[in-house]
Amino acid sequence: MTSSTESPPRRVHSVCPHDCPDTCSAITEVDATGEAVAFYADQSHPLTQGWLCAKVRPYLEHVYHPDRLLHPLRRSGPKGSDQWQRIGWDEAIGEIGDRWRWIIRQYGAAAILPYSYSGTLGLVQNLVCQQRLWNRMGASGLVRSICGAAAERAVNATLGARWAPDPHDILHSRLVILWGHNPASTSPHTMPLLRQAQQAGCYVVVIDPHRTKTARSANEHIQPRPATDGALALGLMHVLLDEGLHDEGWLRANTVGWDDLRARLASYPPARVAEMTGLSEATIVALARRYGQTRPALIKFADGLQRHGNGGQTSRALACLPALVGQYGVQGGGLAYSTSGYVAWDGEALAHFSACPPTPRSINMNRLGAALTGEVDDPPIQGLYVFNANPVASTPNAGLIVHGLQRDDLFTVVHELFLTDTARYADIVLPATSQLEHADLHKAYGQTTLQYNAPAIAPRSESKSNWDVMRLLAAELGYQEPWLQQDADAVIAEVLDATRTGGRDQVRAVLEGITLERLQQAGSLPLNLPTGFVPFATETPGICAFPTPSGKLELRCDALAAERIDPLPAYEPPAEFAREQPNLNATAPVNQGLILLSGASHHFVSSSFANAPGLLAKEGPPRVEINPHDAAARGIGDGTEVVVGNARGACRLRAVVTTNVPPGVVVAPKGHWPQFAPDGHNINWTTSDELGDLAGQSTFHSNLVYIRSLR
Ligand SMILES: Nc1nc2c(c(=O)[nH]1)N[C@H]1C(S)=C(S)[C@@H](COP(=O)(O)OP(=O)(O)OC[C@H]3O[C@@H](n4cnc5c(=O)[nH]c(N)nc54)[C@H](O)[C@@H]3O)O[C@H]1N2
Ligand SMILES: Nc1nc2c(c(=O)[nH]1)N[C@H]1C(S)=C(S)[C@@H](COP(=O)(O)OP(=O)(O)OC[C@H]3O[C@@H](n4cnc5c(=O)[nH]c(N)nc54)[C@H](O)[C@@H]3O)O[C@H]1N2
Ligand code: SF4
Ligand SMILES: [Mo]
Repeated sequence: MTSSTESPPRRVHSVCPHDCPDTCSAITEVDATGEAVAFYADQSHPLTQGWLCAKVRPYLEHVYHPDRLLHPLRRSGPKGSDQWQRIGWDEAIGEIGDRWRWIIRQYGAAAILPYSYSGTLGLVQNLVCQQRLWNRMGASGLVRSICGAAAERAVNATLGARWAPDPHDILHSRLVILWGHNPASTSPHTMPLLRQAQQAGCYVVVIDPHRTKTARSANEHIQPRPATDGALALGLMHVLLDEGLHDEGWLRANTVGWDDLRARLASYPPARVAEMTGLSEATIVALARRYGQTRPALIKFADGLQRHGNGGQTSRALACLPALVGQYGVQGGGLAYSTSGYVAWDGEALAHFSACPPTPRSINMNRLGAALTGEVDDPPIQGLYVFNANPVASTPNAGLIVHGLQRDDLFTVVHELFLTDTARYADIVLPATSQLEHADLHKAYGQTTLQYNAPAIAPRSESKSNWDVMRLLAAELGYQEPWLQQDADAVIAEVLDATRTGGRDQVRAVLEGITLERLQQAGSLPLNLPTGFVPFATETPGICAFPTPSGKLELRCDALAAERIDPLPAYEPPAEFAREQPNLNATAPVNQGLILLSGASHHFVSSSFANAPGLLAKEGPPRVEINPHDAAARGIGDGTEVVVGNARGACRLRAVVTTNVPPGVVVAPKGHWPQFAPDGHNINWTTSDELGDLAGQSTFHSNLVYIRSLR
């Protein structure tokens, strides 16, 4: 018999919880002392394909990072001064309860705002924790529209559901258009499939003003001016119609509003679209012909493209485009945006709305700074509870957020793994568990498996999961409901069972036979989609079924019209670019604003991992990429320290002079921690908190900046 210390490590199924469409499947090995000793990809998962990305491969360094928060802390100096006193959990929960009871008495529960987003995407530690406690309390709601709200709404309005082909369907595509999407960084498991398709003759086009890693590997890279993609899509439709490359029969059979859209297309001839987008007429016509003549053709986009003032209408145009050529219902064709609609969790089981008071009001998360500094009153926000989020690093107009967080009358609690820039402004900091320390269930937004994450190790020191803290807070506030006290597995079983037995036929079918017990056993289970399943296809060739109000694809969407939104896809420049002309070409004056795009950095997920020494070293110092022409005009050389700013704020970055960005456009990836920068700022000191044209969308990329050399 071997002694316990020599026994082989225990293997536990883990799931990558981070905001990434791939939702990788992993194995954690735990030794006899209870320490995680290895973390690697699950070989059996169809999309993970036996490898994890550069960010998550060193996950154990994240879990055992020396800076992990291990005890509750109370502020002992002025806000933001980084002076703390260690306290116990009882004291922390008691103090939060006392302060909240006082706020509720004085102002009502609406004065308390939970703020959270995507630190983890789990059902329990994210979705349920966004809802139950706060609904019971009657706290303010949060409009969670920082990421892809406009595209989600646009795709739902057009197609009726966020259904997308399985990533492996790319192997059937003859043409793939990656539109404002950078999977080499943001959905890495797409890349081997794309390579394989390319080797079999598939032609890959990337449409992105920035020459990204993904663009460099494409067959063709098209660089429109930022935020003109809606015009480009309508221009492509114009050419398809003009040259008879559209599928009139399919449009008549499967859509509403074709006559209206056709009339609109008259305003988007290639000559005009060329002027709007900065592309040549020949490029536009050639792309339209290629799209009209190649089957199957897939358009794939994610959320980066729509973080503009006009992102909603851009997404509408993209969702309509495959209809022009009858590409929905075709394997390897159509639109790949998100698979998240295959499972729509039972709302009542998730949130227990019916047992709760109505939500008194909802505050848009992109306006956090404004909301804390006067935009929201009656009652003003007096209590802020942040979890799964780092708004000072990741939310627009961050300077204003810091201003708000410094209010003496604001009581801020931050539940975190690390002392982030946001946590630094807290009154109470609570230590959170990592994914290896708690249970959760994960559906993906870029593939079609459901996965159980088993707790692999005990919570480190005194850290607690989001849900466990909510249970303590509920008990402190005297809420007796059993749905505020179940453990995580019971929550999963409740929501899963309610979703499988209730809801729409489609959802019932995809979850048939999938129970918590089976998930715990298997780790990962595919949704029950029939072999060869293609979204929206029916038994009859050329006929698709869309779960919209009309049952058809809605080129004209009357539900949008009812909200006074243009029911047809349209192009308008974002407000920021309409107020002030961007610096669009090489001869524009230097004081005219450059358009700053701040998409994903390769080695972080938003600001997560941007405190990992290894990843930070690979990513390099915070940078801004600038075209040689714009750099020369400003006396900026490669490596020059520069200030990037506008009326909202500024930050210091290092210039990288490169033709990867066209004149007039600069790129500074998101995610760096302000506290590591010499000026204590990051790029979100410059980004706009103005809302986009649909669903309260963030508009990070509709951002005009000046750039000055610091030397
Ligand atoms: N490595 C890494 N992976 C991530 C993340 C990360 O931070 N790092 N973040 C995760 C999250 S939260 C999300 S939402 C997804 C986002 O996934 P993606 O949408 O793929 O990523 P982004 O970098 O935000 O945006 C994609 C591209 O849009 C381009 N773009 C910006 N404006 C325009 C425009 O007007 N027109 C066109 N055609 N292109 C434009 C940018 O140059 C950028 O290259 O990625 C997820 N995965
Ligand atoms: N400039 C610019 N900014 C952007 C974007 C952009 O394109 N440009 N993109 C935006 C997008 S798409 C998104 S989705 C947002 C993301 O914004 P956020 O959701 O704020 O994401 P992060 O900045 O990664 O912060 C997540 C935090 O959650 C913590 N965390 C992780 N797991 C847990 C847990 O189990 N419990 C608790 N309590 N905390 C946990 C992590 O330590 C981390 O600090 O960023 C946005 N910011
Ligand atoms: S971040 Fe994405 S690619 Fe990396 S391990 Fe997680 S799910 Fe996989
Ligand atoms: Mo996101």
